[in-house]
Amino acid sequence: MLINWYPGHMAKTKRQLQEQISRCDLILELCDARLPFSSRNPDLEKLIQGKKSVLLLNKSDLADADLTREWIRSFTEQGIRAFPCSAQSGKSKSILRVIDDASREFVEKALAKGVRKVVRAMIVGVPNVGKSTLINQIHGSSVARTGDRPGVTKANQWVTVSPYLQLMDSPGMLWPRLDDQTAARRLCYIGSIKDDVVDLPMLTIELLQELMEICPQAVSERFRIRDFSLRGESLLQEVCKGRGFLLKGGLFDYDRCCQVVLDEFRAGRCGRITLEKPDTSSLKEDTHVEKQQDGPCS
Ligand SMILES: Nc1nc2c(ncn2[C@@H]2O[C@H](COP(=O)(O)OP(=O)(O)O)[C@@H](O)[C@H]2O)c(=O)[nH]1
Ligand SMILES: [Mg+2]
Repeated sequence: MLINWYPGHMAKTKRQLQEQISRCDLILELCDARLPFSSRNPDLEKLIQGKKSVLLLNKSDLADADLTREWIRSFTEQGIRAFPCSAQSGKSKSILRVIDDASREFVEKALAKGVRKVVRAMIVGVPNVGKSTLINQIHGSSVARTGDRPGVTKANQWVTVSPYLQLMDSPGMLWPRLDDQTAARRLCYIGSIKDDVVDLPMLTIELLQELMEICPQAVSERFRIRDFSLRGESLLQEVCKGRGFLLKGGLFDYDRCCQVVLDEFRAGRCGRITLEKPDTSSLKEDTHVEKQQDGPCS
């Protein structure tokens, strides 16, 4: 399966991002804590040109906590200010503290000149990573539209959080990790690339295969897979049989099967799973899974 995930407007996208960045004091980069490598913009460091930035590993409630700590350590070692974040958790105070810390230097510089500076922070990240949710969390009400699919935010929007803090919500951009089909596939798993540009049965098979290597127990319980050696289409058929996704005449209901597998993975129903490790950016063996309290099956 080849995913044509980057539409080819690379120069335009970069230019727009650069323009927006130039109007901001601070960049809040959001990546998905389950994919801290594939969901980051490889060009951002160059584009922000020395501007203050903070990396937030969002949806950390869905990621393995030990691996999130490893990622934070690894980013910190590279000189990147990185913090775990769960935009849905209601802990906006800690995020505001991170913003305050990151902007202190230039706020104090301006203050020394008698100016009380308004901090303008831009939230950057791939679609569906939680940018609008984070803004709502910090603002304390639903000022930005959110939704569990890419493309909900249509245009840039400035949100005034306080007289001295403004945040910019943006539609989110996919980054050109050219030829990186693994990254593309993983961005599909987490819903950053629209489902309708991919072959869903193929994507679901790939996800199930990846999960069966990472956390066979949790995944087989969740999707009622009795034979751990199954791969390819047989895996899909096993899930259809186990979960009762059957049509009249005993035909397999692949549409429903794919939607349920993807939805449940995205909602963390198979447990807290991180797909990438700091050094290798790929997790095949020696992986970590934390089950959610409500158990793997419903
Ligand atoms: N579990 C979990 N879900 C989140 C978190 N942040 C956002 N979401 C959900 O992810 C989906 C996409 O969020 P949204 O803010 O619209 O993403 P955006 O496209 O980056 O603006 C929504 O369904 C949110 O409720 C988080 O920290 N944890
Ligand atoms: Mg949005």
